[in-house]
Formats: sequence, structure tokens, C-alpha cells
Amino acid sequence: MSNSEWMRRCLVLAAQAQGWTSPNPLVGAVVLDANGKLVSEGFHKGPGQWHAERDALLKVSGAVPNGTVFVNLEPCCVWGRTPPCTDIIIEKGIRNVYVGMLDPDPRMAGKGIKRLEEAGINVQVGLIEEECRTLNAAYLLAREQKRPLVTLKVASTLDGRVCDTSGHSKWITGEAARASGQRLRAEHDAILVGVGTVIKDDPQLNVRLENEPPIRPVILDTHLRTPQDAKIHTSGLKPWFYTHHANANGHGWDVRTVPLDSTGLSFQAVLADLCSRDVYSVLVEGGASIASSILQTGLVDRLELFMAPKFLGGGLIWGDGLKLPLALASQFEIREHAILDQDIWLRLESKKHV
Ligand code: AOF
Ligand code: ZN
Repeated sequence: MSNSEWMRRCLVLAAQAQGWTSPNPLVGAVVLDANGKLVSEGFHKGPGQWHAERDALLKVSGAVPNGTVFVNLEPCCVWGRTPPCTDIIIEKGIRNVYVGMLDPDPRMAGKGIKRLEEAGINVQVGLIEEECRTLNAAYLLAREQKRPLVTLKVASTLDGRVCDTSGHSKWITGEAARASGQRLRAEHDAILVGVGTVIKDDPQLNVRLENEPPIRPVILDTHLRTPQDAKIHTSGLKPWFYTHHANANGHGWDVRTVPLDSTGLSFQAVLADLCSRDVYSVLVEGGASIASSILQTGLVDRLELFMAPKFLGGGLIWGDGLKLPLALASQFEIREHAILDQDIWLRLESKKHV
């Protein structure tokens, strides 16, 4: 296998913990012996658990003299919840370390590399770096821009309708598309909807797959209109509310006040607050109006579009009212696509990112 292929293997290993590691990054590691033969693999499973390099190296009894380690993120060099990975790499007699990308965490940011080099290890930084950045896009945004990754999920008809003229939106897409929606929830730290969706659909906003990480419901509720008996209060993690209502703590709910801007509650302020609470990825679901106001902010990093081969000719259109000139209209690039039963699935990414 080539060096790039070993690094790609690290990404595959790391991705197994998708949804479980936040606020930590997704990291995988591969260990080769002096002859280039695979001796061990590992990955980081979540906060407090071994980092990828330690997970892989602890599976090897004894040293790996002149061995090689591949890891998609710079090894850490300080004590956090676990000991520094640079220590075990040095102790095990490793000679070469291939690092996918530097860790923007200020405690590392090149210091991990320096520590290894001072110990006489050959270190190469930057291998399939774009792919490494994409896997950890949420971690990187949080560290570098102090905001979570924002994914907008939309289920629509061919003509972009998210409900019919009577407001009915329940069965736009089929079973397979809905299952993908559940998977998306499992991969994000929080799910965000507007109060309109809570009142209209009374959703549970939880993950209904087995052995999947929980998701934090976040409700944008300017006037605190969420009903006391809404299902989100009981279906999983305690919801977090953002409001501009004066009497924010009247119900004993978890409510924070944010300022208003031209689109309603300041989405920027909500994102900054979520990031400070270790929410590094947000799935925005539900509500044609929330889709419009969030697109307006230009802060959508990913778009997950599920389109049913149905035509309504009436009903709400997502993003309606934005009225962008054509020059500003193409903000996204298609990254992945598939047909799920009868529905079209597109994963798009903002051109501004990765
Ligand atoms: C690595 N390999 O697998 C991970 C790294 O306090 P802790 O132990 O949870 O450490 C968290 C920090 O360690 C995190 O912010 C990031 O800088 C680094 N994570 N580093 O070499 C890993 N998970
Ligand atoms: Zn580490």
C-alpha cells in the first residue's frame, strides 16, 4: 500500500466513531513494523478514551523498533484526559511518523511534531490533507472559527415544496430517505428547529437507531411559544432553547437569550453559544422559514437534500423569499449523490469550505 492509502485507512478507522468523539476529533492510526508490514490499527472512540495512536500501539506487546505510524492528526504532546501520544510513540521505538494534518488546538499546533523530531523521529506532515480536513470539518471550524459546522437538511418535492397547500409535510420522501435522515442525526451533536415546527409537527427530535449517539435538540423560539407538553421535553436529551423573550426562565427550561438581527434571532450568536457548549455540529431540520433565514446568513456548510419524484405545484418552497441574484446563487457544490429507493439524495458543500 502507498503512504496515501495507509492514511486513507486511518480515515476509515477514525470514521467508525462518527458522532461519538465530539468535542474531540475523529482520529485513526496504523502501525507498521520495520518491514512495512501492518502490525496494529486503532482509533479514538470518544472523550476520555485512548487516542488513536495509543489505542493502536497498546495492542502491540513490546516495542516496534524502526516502525512507522500513520495518523490523520498531529499527535498530542500534553496531558489531557489521557497521556500524551508523543510519549508512547517515542517509547515504542517508532522511527517514522506520517501525519495527515496539524492539530489547530493551541496546545499542539506543531509542538507535537517538534517533540517527535527532537526525539530523532522522521515526521512528515500533510498527506491527503484535504480528505483529513473534510473528515474533521466540524472540529476544525470549532477550533478555527469558534462555531459549529452547520448542515441544512431538506426533504422536498421536485418543485422544491416542503409541504402541500394544507401544510401537510409528513410523507414527502420514502423510507430509505428517512432512514438516511436518522443517520444524519446520529452524526451531529445537535438538531436545530424553529418553534413553528415544534408547534405544527410536535417532533421527538431524537435518534431512533440502536446504539447511536444521542443528539441535543435546540429550539429557536423568539417568543417562547413551545408548548409545555411538547414531545421534545421528554424524548431524549433536555432541549436547549434560544429566545428573545424577556421572561426567559419562567418554565425551568434551559433557555438562553440572544439578540435579534434582520432574520430574527441572531443565528451567529446562537452558533457561537453552541460552540462554547461543545456543540461542534448542528443539523438544521424543519421549517421553510428557518431554511430561508439560515441560508440568508451564509453560514450553511453542508446541504443534505432529499428530493422525492413528486410534483405539487403549491405549498411552501424551501429558501423562498431569499431573492438572490444569479451571481450569488451557486453557493454549493455537489459532493455525493445517490438514488434512495425512488428519492434523489444530494450532499452539497459550501464553496467557502473544504
Ligand atoms: C491525537 N489522537 O486520537 C485524539 C487527539 O483531553 P483529551 O485526552 O480528550 O484530548 C483532547 C485533545 O487531544 C483534542 O482537543 C485534540 O487536540 C487531541 N485529540 N489527538 O493525537 C487522538 N483524539
Ligand atoms: Zn493524543
